[in-house]
Amino acid sequence: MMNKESKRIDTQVIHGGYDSQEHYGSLTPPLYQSSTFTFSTAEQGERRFAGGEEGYIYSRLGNPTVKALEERIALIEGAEAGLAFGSGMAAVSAVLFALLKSGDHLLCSKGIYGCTFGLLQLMKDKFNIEHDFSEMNTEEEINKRIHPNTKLIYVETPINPTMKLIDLQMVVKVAKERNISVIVDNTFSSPYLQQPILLGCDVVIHSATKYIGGHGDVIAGLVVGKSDFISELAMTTKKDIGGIISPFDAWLLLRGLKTLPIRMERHCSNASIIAKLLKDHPTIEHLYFPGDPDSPDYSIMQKQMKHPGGLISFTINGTKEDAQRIINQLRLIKIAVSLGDAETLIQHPATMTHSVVPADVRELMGIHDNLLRLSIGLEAWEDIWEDLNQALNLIK
Ligand code: LCS
Repeated sequence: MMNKESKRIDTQVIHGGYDSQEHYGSLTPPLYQSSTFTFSTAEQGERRFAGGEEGYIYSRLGNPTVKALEERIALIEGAEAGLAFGSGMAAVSAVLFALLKSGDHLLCSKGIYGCTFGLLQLMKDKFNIEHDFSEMNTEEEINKRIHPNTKLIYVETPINPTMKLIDLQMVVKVAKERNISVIVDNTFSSPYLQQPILLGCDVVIHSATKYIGGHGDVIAGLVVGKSDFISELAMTTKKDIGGIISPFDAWLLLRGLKTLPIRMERHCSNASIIAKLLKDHPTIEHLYFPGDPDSPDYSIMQKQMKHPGGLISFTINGTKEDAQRIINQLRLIKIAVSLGDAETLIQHPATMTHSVVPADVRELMGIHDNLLRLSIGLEAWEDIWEDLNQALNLIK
């Protein structure tokens, strides 16, 4: 079947996981906005529940619109199977609860999204699941932090919001020697820039709220990995904890995905131009952008990413209050968390996305009070720069 063939990603985002001939020729996947599915007989219901017959039962267990999205994301990431959730955090928590039990340990990149940090704390406090943070700069450093009960390595790359990169092939090499799973939160890259499964990672998670949706109108999460693991996830934490996506949100993501490659090209080209301009601006203290040739992560970026991405962080020569004055001065650029939307967004991680991380840990992670994070949108770069420049000039 056409949509199962291994087409290029630009084609898979449009056709993958969907055959219009199976749906009355409907060009776009139909929205099955139904909570439940009827059985023709009691015996058919029994067979479906027993797994002896394929078919839908109830939308928490599966839904045809959601299924099309799950098949599409698996094809795009080069994975065997995919599963959709009601938020990125529902996806992260479902994966961690499926793979870890009380007494286990996980090793995490030194820097993660604030709510993932909160979840690790919750798992430690309530379920005795320990974690440590690692720079993951060298094999030796990772090896040093692995315990006999370490079950998985959890990595964000680029890291939210410091934009630090982790060399995924290096992490995979260490993990495989110890029989440890590698989980990657690929949200900042999107599957268009980086495909961790193809580099040997076991599970990939997305906050689909960001680049995959791309239009600021959906909260959702996606997971891909091996078929056995995805089936287990579907029948355990997804079914029984229940953080499912609605069919309509899945439908919006199928629509958003079609333009992912062309949106990413524009996000990335805009970001590269803005990053260069920021670097030379006297208000900027330090630029955090993997596309900067002076970045220590530049070679990792070249090795594992198609482009450096659409996010830029920077510290200013000034205080937290100066950072707040700058963003209050912006007109076109919106003050908002989230990222990957058409609109350019700016936020102050220390008081917003990472405010739940204690101040001393924030400092260790490099989330300083004078750090700002920009999600570069799809507007004309000249207009983005004009707005940014006038605000930065406030405290020159
Ligand atoms: N993983 C990463 C890397 C994230 O940045 C986020 C959300 C999540 C997971 C959770 O996804 P959600 O449940 O929100 O779909 N990051 C946000 C951010 O940086 N600003 O607002 C949300």
